[in-house]
Amino acid sequence: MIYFASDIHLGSGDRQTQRATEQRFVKWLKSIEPTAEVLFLVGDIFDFWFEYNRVVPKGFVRTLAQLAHMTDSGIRVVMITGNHDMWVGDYLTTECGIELYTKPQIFTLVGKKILVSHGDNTNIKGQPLLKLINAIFRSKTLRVFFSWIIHPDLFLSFGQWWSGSSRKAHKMQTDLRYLNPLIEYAKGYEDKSVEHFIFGHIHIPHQCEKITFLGNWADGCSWAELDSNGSIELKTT
Ligand SMILES: [Mn+2]
Repeated sequence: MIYFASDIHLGSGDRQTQRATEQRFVKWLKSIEPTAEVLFLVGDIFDFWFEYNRVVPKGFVRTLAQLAHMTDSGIRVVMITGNHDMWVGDYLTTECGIELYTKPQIFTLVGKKILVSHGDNTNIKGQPLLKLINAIFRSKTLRVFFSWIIHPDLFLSFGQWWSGSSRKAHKMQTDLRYLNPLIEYAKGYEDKSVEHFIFGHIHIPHQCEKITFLGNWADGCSWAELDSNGSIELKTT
């Protein structure tokens, strides 16, 4: 079985909420372990992640240990970064064995061509300002530059504050109209051989025709399963 989950936002909320979310996520990871061949983490797994050359954010040890345990036992874990955790370095790969991508990727899974993308940053064509901001945010050079001049505690407190306010601005969307830009993006996608699209980002679990939106982990669990027949099922608890 191939599993997909996104938008866990580990580290968001007060300490109690943070711990409860992580417990729920790790419990789920353990529950899929016996059947998982591949696990896709489709972005915003961490509410804020900024990695220095030799320093990573505190916390998340249960999650990281469980993911390392899974890759050690031969499960392929793939992470596509989201808008909250795009500043990853090599730590998750070297320490936890995670295969990391910072851009949407097309995978052929059980003979099916599937585009997996967090879902941010898809409609920037013809929007120079957004394109520029995006380039700055995703620049590896700038990340390394900032990591040399800004103390980790300062950067992390700023980042956690920024993540909190950005998430609040987008929180608790239930209106399905928020899905439309990504539905349009999928419809207009140039490579017509793509058979299915999997997105996170919108925080609304939903499935329509060729698209699966993974939802979020604010209260319960939300994920998708791709079985050996190529059918994709969305599950929430
Ligand atoms: Mn998110």
